[in-house]
Amino acid sequence: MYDLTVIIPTFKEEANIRNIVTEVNAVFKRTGIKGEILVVDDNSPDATIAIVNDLKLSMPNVNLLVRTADHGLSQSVADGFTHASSDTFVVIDADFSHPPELIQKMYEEIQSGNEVVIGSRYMEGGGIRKWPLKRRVISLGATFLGRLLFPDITDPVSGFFAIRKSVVSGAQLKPRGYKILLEVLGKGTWEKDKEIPFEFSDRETGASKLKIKTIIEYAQQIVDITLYSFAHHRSAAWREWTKVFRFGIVGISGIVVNLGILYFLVQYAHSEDLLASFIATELAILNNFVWNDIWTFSSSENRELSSRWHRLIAFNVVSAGGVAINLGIFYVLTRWFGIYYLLAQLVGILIAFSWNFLLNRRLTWGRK
Ligand SMILES: Nc1nc2c(ncn2[C@@H]2O[C@H](COP(=O)(O)OP(=O)(O)OP(=O)(O)O)[C@@H](O)[C@H]2O)c(=O)[nH]1
Ligand SMILES: [Mg+2]
Repeated sequence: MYDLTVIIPTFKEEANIRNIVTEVNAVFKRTGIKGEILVVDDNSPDATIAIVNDLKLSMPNVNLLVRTADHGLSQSVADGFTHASSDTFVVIDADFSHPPELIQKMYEEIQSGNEVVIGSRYMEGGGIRKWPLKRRVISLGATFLGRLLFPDITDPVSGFFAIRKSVVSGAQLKPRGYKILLEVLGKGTWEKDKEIPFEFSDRETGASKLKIKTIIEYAQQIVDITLYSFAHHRSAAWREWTKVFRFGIVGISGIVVNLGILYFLVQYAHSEDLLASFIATELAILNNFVWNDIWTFSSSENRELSSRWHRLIAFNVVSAGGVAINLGIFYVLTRWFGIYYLLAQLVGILIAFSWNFLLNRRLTWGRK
């Protein structure tokens, strides 16, 4: 009976809750969206619950879920998913960090076929106001880790997002900490996503509650999602691993091409060995490019946006960097640390592989 459920997790929000509910309802009224507001409160000791109960008297689309079994933002949002009475959910903070006007745009993006819509602070047009340096650095670190799993998403830990119910209805979420979106992306079922930029503005008062424990929990969550993806091949994180494996197989084919051509040039064409090595390497890079372009990254959205020549040049530049990294590591490990040369080369290969994959994933075949 509702088109949309706006989930507002709250803990001690007596100063904001009346305004945010009123503003969200104003958005519904202006846009004609038949929306529900679901406040999920962790049994706040202040007046939050009383205020919501008061609002309910004049706003029949407002519902309140008071949780007592445990305490936590992610758990509250997940409970909101199961108690919502529509098939589309928007999650928004109570403290006006997220602009309620964007709810309409998020809803429209869901209507037009996206399963996940994310309000992004880190894409062009987005931003963060009034954050101290320490918090920015920590947030960037968290975002970087999250982007290892979801390289096309600029803000995989945003607290402002919309999803279809189908994304999470079969997912075994293990919500904890603050990063519910990462859990949804990692364990939910979805293919099409969209990000829209917004400017995050911090609450006027109050200090950051970030503790060391939060960082450890976050690292555990990344590991947990990674392990989950190995067992659940429909998850988005598994899609990413598939690319890593394919990239690796292509890389091995490149070694075969490289050695084969080198052998041919030295044995039969009597080339000088350095020149032969250079030609063999370049042809191997070409080989790798073709297979990665038509196989590893066949579903890349960037394919429609950039020409094949652009991708080839980007791939070549990144690969040259990879070769340099490999040589540099080999030199440092053997000459400075006296490490056995085969082991040094193996370390170099692994690091160069990571470099090649991550940069090409982002620059050559990433979303524009
Ligand atoms: N249900 C529930 N809601 C919470 C909990 N912690 C925070 N919230 C709500 O989640 C939203 C975001 O929390 P904030 O405390 O603003 O978190 P933040 O933006 O990272 O930190 P601030 O700098 O304090 O704004 C707000 O609407 C809070 O009321 C919790 O443990 N349970
Ligand atoms: Mg906040």
